[in-house]
Amino acid sequence: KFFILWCLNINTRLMKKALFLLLLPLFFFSCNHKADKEQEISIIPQPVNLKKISGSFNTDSLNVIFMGVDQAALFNVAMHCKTMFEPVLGHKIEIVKGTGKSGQMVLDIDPDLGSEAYLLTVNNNLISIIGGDAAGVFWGIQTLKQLLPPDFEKGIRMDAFDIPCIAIEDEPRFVYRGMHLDVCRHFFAVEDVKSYIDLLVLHKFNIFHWHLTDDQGWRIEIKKYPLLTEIGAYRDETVIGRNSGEYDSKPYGGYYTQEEIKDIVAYAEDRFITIIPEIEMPGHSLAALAAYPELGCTGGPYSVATKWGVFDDVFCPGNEETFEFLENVIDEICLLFPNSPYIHIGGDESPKTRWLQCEKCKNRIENEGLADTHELQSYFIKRMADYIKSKGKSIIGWDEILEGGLANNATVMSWRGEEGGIAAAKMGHDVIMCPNEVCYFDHYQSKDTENEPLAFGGFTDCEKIYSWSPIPSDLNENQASRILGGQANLWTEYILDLDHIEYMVLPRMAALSEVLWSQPDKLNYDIFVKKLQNLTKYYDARGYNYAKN
Ligand code: TNX
Repeated sequence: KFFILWCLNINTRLMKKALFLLLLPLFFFSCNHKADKEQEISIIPQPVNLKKISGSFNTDSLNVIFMGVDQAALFNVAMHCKTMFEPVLGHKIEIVKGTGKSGQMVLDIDPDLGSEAYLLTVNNNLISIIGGDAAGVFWGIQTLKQLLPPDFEKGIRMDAFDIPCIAIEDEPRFVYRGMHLDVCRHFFAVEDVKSYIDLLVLHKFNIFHWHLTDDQGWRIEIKKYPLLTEIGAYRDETVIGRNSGEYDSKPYGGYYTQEEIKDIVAYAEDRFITIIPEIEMPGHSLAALAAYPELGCTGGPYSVATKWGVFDDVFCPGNEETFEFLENVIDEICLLFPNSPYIHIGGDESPKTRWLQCEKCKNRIENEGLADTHELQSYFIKRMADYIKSKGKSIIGWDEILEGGLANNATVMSWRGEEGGIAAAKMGHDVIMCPNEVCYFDHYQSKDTENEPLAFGGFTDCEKIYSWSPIPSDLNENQASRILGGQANLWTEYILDLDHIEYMVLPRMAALSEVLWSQPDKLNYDIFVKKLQNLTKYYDARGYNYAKN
């Protein structure tokens, strides 16, 4: 105080200047210190409420995880926790029933919190995670991981460390937070798919949309139709680049056996991620037609596509056998994905060229009293939707399923912009938003495309994703409630391996995770970018190949 008064009494300009220079570093020191403190807690996606408390919890004493309730799903989560801590702390951790004890960790469930919600509290002597359900506890653990040193991610022995005391209340904004992966244009091994699922976990996505069939390959074993994989899973060669006209002369293919599918489904389920399988119809079906040519309008012969695009040969809806085939396929799919409430049946980019020429299709149009081939498309989708409904599930389709009238319980995935989604929501249908401008992660993320790996085109960077709102402004509250959430799609025409997958989705999925999980009033791009500096340390520790631009 005296010092300041003395300063104020100094008259000469020189003295004032000298004093200013003297005090400047002090000022900066205090600002930086404050910034450091704010940055200390960096969590993506941003929680609903986060309160830093003084002090820390030391992991030295952590050797028991208490479970507040005896529940198989919670035990699962406790096991995840045990297996993540044990190798790093270098001692055994027991899982026991109980409400917690000093120096330990407790996991519990309080259904009043709601699905996927959690409270995470770290104080000097206890880590507590209470979830609305086991999924909530699991997401709480993902948050906890971001409070641990990044090296923890390496899963190797570390000295005991401090976890900052904190109180977090959190729940997702949207129930549907999806990531899609096309395994048809290029095939990814079981371990790669599991690694992709790990990326979803880290960013609190809960849906994996698995695009399993397309023109360039049928990738799932169907016992009743072995040719689907014997023939349909392989192509003779692949076009180079963007349909350059030149081919690589290398046979390419692969598929997942039903055992492998079950293994991946269990892996995802264990991590509270639902897999929605996509079986494309009526278009993008050349691989299936190559195996069973009688299901196409011309009868073939067909071959598995070797280039990208949209093909005229699609399933023939004039032929009863087509529906018998697809229903049998769906029967096996339902058994393989028992927990998915949805089957995605594609519906996109299905040219009407063959149908217009096909006698059987013309008969179908006449006998069913349909106006044209657009209504024939809708007949196709509605018939499959009814069948899938009889199996206790409902369909999702790309926004083309609006064509000629929407099936009763269809959920629309809006990809050609937001218009399809807006129309569907106004008609009272559920909607998942993935407009290609924002949600197509096969697009470039830098304008310097020369120095980027070949991509589909476009330009979608984190900032664009971050400023996107999944709820279009022209929907009223009731219509807006139909938007279940959003999804990023990863089409793999130009993506050949896991390394490249990581590059295309990281860190864009971090930006999308905040859009889908966090409350809109908590979104701040500048803060997000700062937090990203921290998250990339975790990416580094896991050895991820992420985009640095
Ligand atoms: C459109 S999105 C497609 C895919 C392509 C993708 C390339 C959609 C329903 N169909 O078949 O791979 O564009 O970005």
